[in-house]
Amino acid sequence: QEASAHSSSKPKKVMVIGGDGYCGWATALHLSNKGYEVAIVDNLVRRLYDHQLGLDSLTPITSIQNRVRRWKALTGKTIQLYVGDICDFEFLSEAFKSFEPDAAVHFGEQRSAPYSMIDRSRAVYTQHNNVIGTLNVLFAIKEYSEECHLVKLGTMGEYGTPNIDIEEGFITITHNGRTDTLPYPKQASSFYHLSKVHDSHNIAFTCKAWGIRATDLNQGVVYGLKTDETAMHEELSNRFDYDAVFGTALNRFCVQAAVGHPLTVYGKGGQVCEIIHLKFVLCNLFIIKLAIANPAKPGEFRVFNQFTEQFSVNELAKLVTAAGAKLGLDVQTKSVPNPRVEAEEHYYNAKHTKLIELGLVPHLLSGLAT
Ligand code: NAD
Ligand code: USQ
Repeated sequence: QEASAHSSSKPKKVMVIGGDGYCGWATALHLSNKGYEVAIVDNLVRRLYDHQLGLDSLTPITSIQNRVRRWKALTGKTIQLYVGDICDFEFLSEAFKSFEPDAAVHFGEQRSAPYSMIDRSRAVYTQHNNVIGTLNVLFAIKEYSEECHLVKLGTMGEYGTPNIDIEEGFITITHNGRTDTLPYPKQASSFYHLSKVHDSHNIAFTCKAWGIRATDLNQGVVYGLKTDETAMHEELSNRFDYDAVFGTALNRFCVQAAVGHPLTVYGKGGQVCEIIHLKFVLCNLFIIKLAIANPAKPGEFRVFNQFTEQFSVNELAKLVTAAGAKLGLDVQTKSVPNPRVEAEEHYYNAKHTKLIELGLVPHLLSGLAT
């Protein structure tokens, strides 16, 4: 069952940082629909990357102002809007002081691994934007909203591909006869993924040093488009990226299948992705709701691995081929030289039991495709 948005007399206030993006927009609407008071903080830079690189969302998206107006017209619910850069501490401070969030869900980062690897300036931008932005959020919580629970989007890619099972955030190790539970080793494979590692360290440190309450959601690759709320009107439509920089594997494969382009499996295709549907990102807001209604203790740093299934890239291509056949499409797959430096065949077994313990019962892609 979901925790209530109204566990005390007034609705809980949730700041959705990065609320104009793919996960953030769907999340902001879902929380608003469930009775939370929502504010979006976003500098709209994701739209700028598209202009700079000549890319676009497959689905047309209207301005954030129109999106929020349409939501109000349809539901009567207000989503507050703070347009600005979280790397600008003055702006962020004003947003925190004026909205006074009970929880901040932080999606507001440059999230593409390929983008972060284009050149020096994009690598520096990505790490500056992500690390300083998150540091500012931590300082804003410390200065203005000490009780505010931080729910931070991390990534499964922080762990890399070790030849042992991946635990949820921590691993118990016995070394020279002594035992301790320590942060799980991180071996990220892009400047983007590394920025998330740096974020996790800063968050863990501030939990210890200042008593911040935080939950790090190490999320797998997200797929899908519609949610109950974004489907309500074309002006609420979410973005859908299918290009080589921002398009994620399964979303890309679906578009390639639909237009008759061969599925672009990079290299041997044995690389494993953990995936999760956009709806379950929201469903996992039920974790966020628990986190809001029942926040971590001061100083607690919780880590969840947030995904529902894991497949190799080859297996994903097979699933899309089978689903395409059902629609009468003859889907071809092509192995293209891998533009990334990554293991193309490796052991992979990542735990994600904390989600299941919290009651998540996902609809599985494997089930849908059969
Ligand atoms: P997105 O790029 O669609 O959205 C990110 C939003 O953050 C954009 O609207 C952007 O304008 C905003 N933003 C970026 N820097 C900002 C700044 N300095 N100040 C204010 N706003 C800023 O990304 P997404 O796919 O929605 O991903 C959201 C989060 O979830 C990211 O942190 C990402 O790392 C994580 N995540 C995404 C996926 C996925 O497959 N999409 C998977 C795992 C984790
Ligand atoms: N891949 C292909 N063909 C393609 C595109 C990708 O084979 O056309 C392969 C890549 O080589 C990679 C895998 O698919 O091995 C996943 O790539 P991706 O682009 O779908 O996902 P990734 O770069 O890992 O990044 C995405 C999001 C990022 C998030 C991450 C979660 O962009 O924000 O952090 O998924 S995770 O993968 O768990 O780290």
